[in-house]
Amino acid sequence: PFLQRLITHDAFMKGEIWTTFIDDTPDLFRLVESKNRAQKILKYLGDIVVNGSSIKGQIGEPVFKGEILYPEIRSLAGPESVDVCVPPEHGWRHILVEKGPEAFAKAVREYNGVLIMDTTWRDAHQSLLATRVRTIDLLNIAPHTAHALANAYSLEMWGGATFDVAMRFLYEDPWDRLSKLRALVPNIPFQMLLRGANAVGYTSYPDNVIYDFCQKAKDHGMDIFRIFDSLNYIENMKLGIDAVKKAGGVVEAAICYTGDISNPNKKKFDLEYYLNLTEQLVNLGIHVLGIKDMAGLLKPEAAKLLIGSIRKKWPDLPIHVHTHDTGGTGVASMLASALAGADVIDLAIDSMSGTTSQPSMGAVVSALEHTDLGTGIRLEDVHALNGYWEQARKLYSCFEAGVLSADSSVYEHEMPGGQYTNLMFQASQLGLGKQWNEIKKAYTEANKLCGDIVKVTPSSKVVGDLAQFMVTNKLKYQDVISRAKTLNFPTSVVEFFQGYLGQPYGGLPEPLRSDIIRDLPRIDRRPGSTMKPLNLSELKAELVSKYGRSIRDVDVVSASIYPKVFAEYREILEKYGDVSVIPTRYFLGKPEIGEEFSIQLEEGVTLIIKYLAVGPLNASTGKREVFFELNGEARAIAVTDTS
Ligand code: 3PY
Ligand code: ZN
Repeated sequence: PFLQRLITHDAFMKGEIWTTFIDDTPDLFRLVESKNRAQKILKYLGDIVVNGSSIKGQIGEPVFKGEILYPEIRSLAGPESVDVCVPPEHGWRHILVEKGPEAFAKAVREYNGVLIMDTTWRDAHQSLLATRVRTIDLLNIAPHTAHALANAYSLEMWGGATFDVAMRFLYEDPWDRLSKLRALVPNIPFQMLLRGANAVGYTSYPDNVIYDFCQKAKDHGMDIFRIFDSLNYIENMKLGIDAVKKAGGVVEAAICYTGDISNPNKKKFDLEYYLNLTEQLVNLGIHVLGIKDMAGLLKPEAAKLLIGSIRKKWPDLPIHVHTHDTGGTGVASMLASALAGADVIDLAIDSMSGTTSQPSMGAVVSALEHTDLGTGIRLEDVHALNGYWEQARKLYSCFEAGVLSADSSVYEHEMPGGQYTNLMFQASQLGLGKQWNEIKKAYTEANKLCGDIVKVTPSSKVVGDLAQFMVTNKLKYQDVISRAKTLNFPTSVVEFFQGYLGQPYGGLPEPLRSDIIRDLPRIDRRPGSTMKPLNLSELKAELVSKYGRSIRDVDVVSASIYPKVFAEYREILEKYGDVSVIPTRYFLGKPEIGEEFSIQLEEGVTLIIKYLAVGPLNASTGKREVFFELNGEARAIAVTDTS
């Protein structure tokens, strides 16, 4: 019937050219387009049925196969539920949008209680589930979150690894995630993590790429940028700070916390070091100071000392504290930070909290309820969201790294939360599972070899790569020193010693540096300062000629930061279309025979799909037929069996 409608259509009969035809008959064009999209999605589902999921790092299928139940959020005024489809009127973003970053920062500082940032949409799943939470599962809970967390300082939802993983492993567009969530949550500021001169990547980029990235992020709905450098190298941070300022975002410059200022035996990174860094950042005109404790090393006593000292010296400076709960002191440290004068603390919804993630929101909200430091968040609302995340986490059970408990050895090895889960998972994949303790020990030694550095992406990768290299090659600390001239070190390690990440505090250790880099160039300044600007219009023209006119400016940004990942993502898009609309249960695992489910392509366009059967292997083609029913019509998809 569709073809019949097409060929009998006026425009078609008149033989008008196809482009005018599309413009003049949008309904018909949409129909063609959704047919195409449906066909591609069936291809994806067929592949899953025959060959299983191709998502890297996935073990098994989701254990949760039921229907997700959504929470009801009670109105602030009375016992009835709110209509979550209508976004709430109140929220901190209104102050930001109406009055700008300075006034926003001032209001945050003047707020009587302590505010929270919810990390569930970024760091929590980066630290627990290999960053695999998909846009659809965030969109599904976004309207409820807008109401439940209306008094939050921010929702962290982008940056760190989410940008890369979205394209590389989830086959979805990070910019779509940002703008779709923005539309559903107009009232709470969105926050992202910006790796200074490394943006959302692992290496230094030309300055113009950083400026362009920040501007586009702001334009698409990002509000607060937590800017850090993986070595606390101020020269790298200056660039990010300037780029965010020019874009009109809130500049939250973060110092990365390492060592232990409450331990007199850990001398390198002492209180003076952090106060000195703070002073340099304050002099750059930042809006908010971030304290980024990426490994969870900031014990309560250290938090009291550090935040108390900064608060005393800079009474007007808003302070935002981030931690991980790896060792188990997270809740205590966040309470100590609040008491010492922090304005904002980072927490994750209970079922996405603890261990390598952030401390539990419910625990902290409850502990501060009825005190002068209330969060303005109702415990019942945290519980409502938690009900959703308990189910959602089970959808992603196939990405759990198996971190079952706290591990206070983190105070020795100092691995960041996300890396801890990642290395633990990798260790078991490489058959090094039994040697996990060895990896942790080697990590401690590798850090010393690097000169005892701040460890966070990408510097943490250097230490992790060196540690794995040491375990695989059975090298001890002394072996690395004595054999450095001849060992074939991982590239990340060589580049770090060349100075490609920037200059670590205290310098690069000699003679190890010279032994490792031999006659390779030494970079003793900000790495980006010598890089040629990337010609973005040339890049755009290249992308348009390759992929057509659908290329947007944000695609140019993605390609400028991740050229290879972007190209691979476009290939997948070509093959399967936009798979971000497939519910996670069917994106990661095959349906039961006879199971019916729906996929909403867009507002008002829904596919009802039933999986019927899979046919035998055709020995001559190597294919199997997979049978579906699509909106009541039978469809067969031929899939090459790769097993
Ligand atoms: C990242 O850069 O990905 C981090 O989360 C650092 O903590
Ligand atoms: Zn973190």
